[in-house]
Amino acid sequence: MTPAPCDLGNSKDSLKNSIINHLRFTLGAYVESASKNDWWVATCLAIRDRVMDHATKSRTLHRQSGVRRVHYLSLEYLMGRLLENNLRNSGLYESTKAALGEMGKDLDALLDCEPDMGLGNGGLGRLAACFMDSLSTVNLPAIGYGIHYEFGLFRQEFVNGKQVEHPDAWMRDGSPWKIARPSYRQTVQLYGRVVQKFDDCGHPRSEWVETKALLGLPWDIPIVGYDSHTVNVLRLWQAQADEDFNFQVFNEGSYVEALRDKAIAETVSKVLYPNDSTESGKELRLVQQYFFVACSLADIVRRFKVGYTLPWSEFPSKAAIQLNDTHPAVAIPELMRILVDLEGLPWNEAWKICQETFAYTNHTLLPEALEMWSVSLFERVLPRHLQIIYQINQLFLEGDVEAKWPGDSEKKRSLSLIEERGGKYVRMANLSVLGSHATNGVAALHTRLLCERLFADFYALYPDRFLNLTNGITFRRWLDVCNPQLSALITETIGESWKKNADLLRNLDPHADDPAFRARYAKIKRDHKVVLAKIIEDECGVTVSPDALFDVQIKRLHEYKRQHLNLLNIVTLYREILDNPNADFHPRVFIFGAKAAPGYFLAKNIIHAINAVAAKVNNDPRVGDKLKVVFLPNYRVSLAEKIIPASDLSEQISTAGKEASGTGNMKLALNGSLTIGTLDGANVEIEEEVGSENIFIFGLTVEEVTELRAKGYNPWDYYWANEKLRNTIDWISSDYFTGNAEEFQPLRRSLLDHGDPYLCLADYQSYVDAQAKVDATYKDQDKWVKMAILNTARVGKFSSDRTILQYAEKVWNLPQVPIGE
Ligand code: 26Q
Repeated sequence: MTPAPCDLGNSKDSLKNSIINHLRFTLGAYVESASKNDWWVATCLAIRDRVMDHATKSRTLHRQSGVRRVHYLSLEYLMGRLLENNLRNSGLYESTKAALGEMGKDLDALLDCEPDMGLGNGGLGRLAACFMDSLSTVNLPAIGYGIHYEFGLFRQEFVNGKQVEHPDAWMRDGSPWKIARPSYRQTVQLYGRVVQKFDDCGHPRSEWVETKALLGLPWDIPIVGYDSHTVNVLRLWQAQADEDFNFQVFNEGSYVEALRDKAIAETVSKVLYPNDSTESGKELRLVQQYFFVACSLADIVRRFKVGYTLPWSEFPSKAAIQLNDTHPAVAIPELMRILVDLEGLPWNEAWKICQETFAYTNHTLLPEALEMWSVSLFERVLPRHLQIIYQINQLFLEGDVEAKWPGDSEKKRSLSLIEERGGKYVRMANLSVLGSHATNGVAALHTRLLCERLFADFYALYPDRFLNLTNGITFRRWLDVCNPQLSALITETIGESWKKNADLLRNLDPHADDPAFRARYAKIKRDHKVVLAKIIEDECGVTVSPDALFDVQIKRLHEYKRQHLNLLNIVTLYREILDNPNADFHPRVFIFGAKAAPGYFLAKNIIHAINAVAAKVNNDPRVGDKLKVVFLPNYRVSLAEKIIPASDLSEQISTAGKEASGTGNMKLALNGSLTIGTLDGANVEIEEEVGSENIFIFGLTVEEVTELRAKGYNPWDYYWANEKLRNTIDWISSDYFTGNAEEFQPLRRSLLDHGDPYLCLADYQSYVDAQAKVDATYKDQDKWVKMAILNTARVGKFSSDRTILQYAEKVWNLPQVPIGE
């Protein structure tokens, strides 16, 4: 007899039943005495039940129809919280709220129980999360692969204004969203050596022997799209010891010693590296990369083999693999190893399959952030992969490079997969371009610079491989979830189709001239500022007025992002207020959120300097309400969701040519925060969309930066020529702010003695002038609100749905596969 199907309906009563059942039978709790956390878990599980049904259907349909799938390989997924997003995307928010309400529970209070899933550093990890949302929303068959880190990005605290890091145990109590898939466990080899063997036909075959084994256990997290039945999964690998770990020792009775090996194996997925530029040559990082790549490729190959009995040449027609930066680039030699060593394919056939399968996204132009591995380390951990890389390199240099530039050793040096100067290194970026059919930049300017500078020789050789795919963000999380009030106003005004077709936001354009609409838009902004003011009070103990201009810089702390340029302006203003107390200056709150890599000394010095200036300014009675400076600790996705809707001004002030794209710039503009920014990354395209009258652009352009450096940049010239600037720098580096004049010497030295590598002094006056223009504009509230509305209306281009559909069309050649009810 088939059992009666359980009630997975979407009505309030069905949801109520599910939640109660999970409380009682999954959690063993009494409805009367269950904790808030129990209610949160039971609610997640009730939603998960409904989602899983669609996940299974999606998987079955994708398998049966035999369509090509994309496999997104990323070391990072910065997912944030999942419950509210899943509720809003699946249309269950209202009914769940009502169901809980009838049981005396407030859904919005429960949402705060959820720890952030912070498995990423910043932009690149959050982009992966936005892409997963869009892939499900636009019905593309996709799987995200990554690492199941036990500890995500560290929790940040300030002690005496200095950053202190704590582990982020997001998983300590488990997570209701993830499901273990032990039947898809994989085994991975590492270390060992390579021997030449011959097969039955006398053909040489390399064998990788005497290796150490590691197991990978997959955890699946369902990804719910908006108004779509496609539920793709994010599959994260957890490292485990091989089952018969160190059996010998075990048998001799050294039970505890044997368990040490188990602990070592498990360190592989223990913690996310907290750098967003290269951590130089750490073995564990390479092991992490290979571990998750080998598990993922084995999983993809398993699916190819069970699904069909196709020749290997058909592999690319079933599987596209996207490399999120070079971090998973070891997938290229790994697929070669599988095809050549394990499956016995001829080299050239295998290489063609590789190139057709892989595509690579570059996220940086910073030379120090380009991944390189020392050949000796690589050889020890992955000896066979190094041989394969050497062979790829030799065929390439003697083939295509020699054909195009005969006898040109300079070209060979620049294109080689191996850097030979100052020790031998594997260049992962060159490997990625060569082993794939497409390399894309993440904004128009960034792509141009990739072609003209970083990959100029590759571009000359293979111009058709390069393309631009400007980043995007999911408008569901970054408007519908984080700003439901504005989302509702928009829907009331232009209908709700904008949630799937962001270009329709342009229909808001004429409403900028409607005073009634403006008043409602402005009220929503002010209400968010009241909420943020409360958070600032609780977190920083600083009282701020919601009528002040909220000026926001939220992003990783990096010299190239120039939080210290922002600080120079703040200190300049502080002085002006003291010198000229009656000046007509609109009150302003400078709000920062940023984590510094734990080993990045100067970034930490900048955090300390901002906190020290904040402490002085906020407590100076001469300043009063005119100026407040707050650094919110532990910046993360869930905090961004509270800051962004409350922001008036968005700081996007990187040195031109340094920020590949930026995505925070898009989130803030969407929520009606005007940009003050340089012509860098996607700011250029934001200006094109919103119009130059609705953005504050300042500073040197990429071309001017190049010119200035060519003629020789000397920050002292600017220091001596500009008295305000000189006073500002001298004041920061005096004992005024901390009582110790030594404290901010590192910052001062970087700006002056070390040549100001990011040109803060060169852009200082232009920035200060642009800030004065912001102040003047804000005083005309009608004008400001109009500009804000036009930002919301005109940034539809930056929906990640558009980005993902472009990838599907131009890179992956994927069909959209709608899933029925
Ligand atoms: C590499 C090697 C070893 C350890 C860490 C790393 C590492 C980790 C993370 C290197 C880089 C990252 C992250 C980079 C990143 O977030 N880049 C940002 O990507 C965004 C999405 O494309 C862009 O919008 C930003 O401009 C870019 O800075």
